Formats: sequence, C-alpha cells, structure tokens
Amino acid sequence: LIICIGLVSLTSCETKKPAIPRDLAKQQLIPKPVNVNATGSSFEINGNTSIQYQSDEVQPIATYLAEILRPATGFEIPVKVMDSKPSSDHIFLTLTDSITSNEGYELITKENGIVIKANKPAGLFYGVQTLRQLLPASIEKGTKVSDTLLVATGIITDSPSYGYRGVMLDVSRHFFGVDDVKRVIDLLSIYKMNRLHLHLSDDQGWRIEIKSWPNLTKHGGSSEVGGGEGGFYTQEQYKDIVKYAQDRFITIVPEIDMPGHTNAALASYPELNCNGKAPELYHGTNVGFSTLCIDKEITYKFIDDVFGELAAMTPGEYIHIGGDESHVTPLKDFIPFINRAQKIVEKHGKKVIGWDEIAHAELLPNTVVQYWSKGENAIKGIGQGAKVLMSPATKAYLDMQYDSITPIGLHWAAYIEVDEAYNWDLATFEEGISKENIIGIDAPLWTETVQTMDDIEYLVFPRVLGLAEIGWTPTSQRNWNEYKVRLGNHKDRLEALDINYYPSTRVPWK
Ligand code: TNX
Repeated sequence: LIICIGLVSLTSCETKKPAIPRDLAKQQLIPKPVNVNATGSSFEINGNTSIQYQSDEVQPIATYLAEILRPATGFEIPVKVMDSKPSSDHIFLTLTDSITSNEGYELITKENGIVIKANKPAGLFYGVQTLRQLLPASIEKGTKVSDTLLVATGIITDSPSYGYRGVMLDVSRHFFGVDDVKRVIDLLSIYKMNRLHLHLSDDQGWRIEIKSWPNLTKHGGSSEVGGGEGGFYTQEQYKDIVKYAQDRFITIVPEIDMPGHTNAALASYPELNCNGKAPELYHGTNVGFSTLCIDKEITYKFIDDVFGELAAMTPGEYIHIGGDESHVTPLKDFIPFINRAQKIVEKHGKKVIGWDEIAHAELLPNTVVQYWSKGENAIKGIGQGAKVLMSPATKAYLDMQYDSITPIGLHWAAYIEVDEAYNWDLATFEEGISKENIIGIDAPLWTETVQTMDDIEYLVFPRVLGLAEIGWTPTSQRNWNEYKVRLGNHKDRLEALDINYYPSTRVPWK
C-alpha cells in the first residue's frame, strides 16, 4: 500500500508499512532482565500517547521519558498527573508497595498502553531505560525518525543482583570537563549503572576546588600527564555534576587518593612535605613515589578541611580515600594514617571506601575495601567485617588494552577482550570472597593514555555493557554465546548514540 502526500515526486513517496508486532522475548535488552513474559502483540506510541504519573516525585522521570520521545516522534507527548484511571494510549508510571526491591520494576505492555511499576523512583527510572531499549535504536539520534514506534506486549519483572554498579573515571591524569562527565553519566544510565566514582586527585593533578586550600587547584590543577593544561571543577561545577547524576539515579563517589599519589598536593603546599620543600609538578606516569607527611599535624588539618568541604557537596554515603600504591610510606606509618583518615571521614558523616591495601589498617565497621589487585587484602578486610567492592584489574579495568594492537591503554594486568570482560562472575572470582561479602562492581578507567572523549568511549564501549550486566543479571542467566548476539544487535544503538566503540571481531555485529 503506497500513500503519497502532497505534490511530491513519486520517489519521495512515504511507504506506510503494515505494523509487524514485535516479540518481547526476542528483544535485545542489556542488561538482560530477570524475567520476560511475551504476549505476542504490540502497543504503538503515536500522536495520542501521553505520559501519566501519580505522585510528585515521579514527575521528573515522566518528563525525562517525554524528552526522549518528543524529538524522536515529533509528537507532543504531554506529561500529566493521572486523575482517575489512566486513559488508553497512556504510558503510566506508578509507585507501589507490591514491588519490594529498591531498584526493581515491572513493565507491563498491553495493546492499549504501558504501565511501569516500582517501589522507588529509581526502579521507575530503570523501567524507563528498558522501555527505551524496546524502541527502535533510531530514537537515540535525537531527531525525528520514520520508524513506527511499536513496543512488544508482555510483562518484564526485573531487579538487580548487586546494589553498587559503577564506573570510575580518572580525571587527574588527564582532565575531562563537565560536559564530558555528563556524557559519561548519560551513557552509563542507559545500562542501569548507578555510581560514578571520580578519581579527583593524583600525582599529576588536583581537580576539585577546596576553598580553604586554594593552591591545590590553582597550582596543583594546572597541568596533567604530558604537560598539557589540566583543569579542575569549581565547587559550583562539581555540584552541577552531582545534581545531573542524581537526576539519572547515579551517585557520585568522590576520591581523594592518599597518602600516596599526592604529588599535586605536595607541589602546591610545601608544609605538607616532611622536608618542607614543595616538589615540581609531575607530568609522567610512574606511580608510588609520593607521600603525605605522616608525622606532621598539618597533614590531618589538611585532610580534615578537604573531607569537610567534599562531604558538604556529597549527598552519597561514601567518600573514597585511595590508599593504593603508597610505596614510599612504610607500613608502620601507613596503618595509623589510614586509621586516622577513616575517623576524619566518619566525623564528616560519610563512610569510607579505599583500595584493597587499606585492609592492613584497622577498618571501621562500615568501611568498604575495593579489590583491585590482591585477593588476600580483600579477604583480610572481610576478616575485619568489611564489605568488598569488586574491581579486579584483570577483568574490570577499562584502561587495559583489548589486545596488543589497541592504540591506547595499558596492559600491565592483562589484555581484556570483550568476551573476557564479560565471562566472569563477582561471587566466584576469588576463593574466600562470596556474594554476601560483595556490594557490587566498579570498573575503573585510568587515563594515563586517554586524552579525549573518543578515547574514553573506545575503551569503555562495549566492555561496560557486559560489566553492567555482571552487576545486574543473575549469573545463572548469563552466558557469552547468548550475550554476544544481543551485543551485536546493539550496534545500531551505539551508533545512534554516536559512541566511538571498539568493533571487536569476537562480536557478531549486525
Ligand atoms: C594502578 S589501580 C593504579 C593507578 C594506575 C593504574 C593503571 C590502582 C588502585 N592504582 O594509579 O593509574 O594502575 O592501570
């Protein structure tokens, strides 16, 4: 059936294709939902579609969905409070106690409308992300698409395996501005990630304004690896990032790395050095040569001020204190330093995360140990009652090259191809660390070799989709041969989002 509208030549005639109902069971969702029940028909988003909600706290999520659908459809897609029963052609978002999991949701699609139910707004947001992936990839282009917007009918019941699903971005080795961080947040939210850990200080740069110690950014933030310009976030910019992330149900976890990885701070304030002399700024990529002066009282005044200002800008429960690779801090100094740093963070109302070496110290009851290199450290932490955040470098490090010819990245831990980043399980990775010990996964992107947003995307995508699924989908429901097909089917979506992904030959890209 061909319908020509207006006085246009035959070649530009619109072809109205009959709608083919979609099969919900065959949708290519990442992360894979826990339960899918297809009913073999479809709902069409059209000019009559509206988004309805009941309580005020849901309104921003309804608006978020409308803002995705409006440019793609050209339709008005009004957002309104539901007064009585939702009218047909609705997409209805509702909070209910019948869903029990904090981040879980149910997405029910019938021929006359869609209902997303959740216990908390976060669950509704994840239901919206699932709905987004049920629509044609072309909606991600942000411009009007010609595809008919059909959603397959059925019920999806879903909730995550782990509560902490994150990525770490190192903004110290190379600095990335607010817009880049926001793009990372947007892309992570599509895959239901809920934490962005920002590595805000290291030898090569201090990236967060601390008003009581202004030289940290003025001098310590002025360069980066290779000697380029560097940069930093003002407190206003940082708060803007925190809010932007919060609106997408992502909590920012700020890290100030110490007592090692502190050359930028030491270069900014001579009094922080045991010899009272400030070193030069550092533009190289060696690790393990710097340390705060453990014996000086000013060191603790410094970290009290820094954590105080940081805690005041941090709605999330955690502050990360680093603690890795303090090779020039003897253990007899490292232990009391970490003990005291934890107490200072706690005094400011936050819980501590630290790299696995902190397990040598006496951990506070709520401290989390981030496993990156030594299982024995993580196990030592568990012995003290700590929980573990899983980031084993051989699987979860996003700065590792895919193979020996990857143009950027490192390979000190491993080459990590897309299948290797997917084919493992948090709870069986290390004997002695099991599911009840683990809060989730954090995938770090260190940026010694990463200079642009394109570089970030190339190392993060597509591996992060698999890492997101490791955090969300039960292990018993995951296998590479099935996943690789779903990933291959995401090609259109990655391209519509304009992501510079690595086109691994191990994935059957469609
Ligand atoms: C080790 S991982 C580091 C970082 C480097 C990274 C490079 C960790 C806690 N420390 O300082 O950037 O290797 O892969």
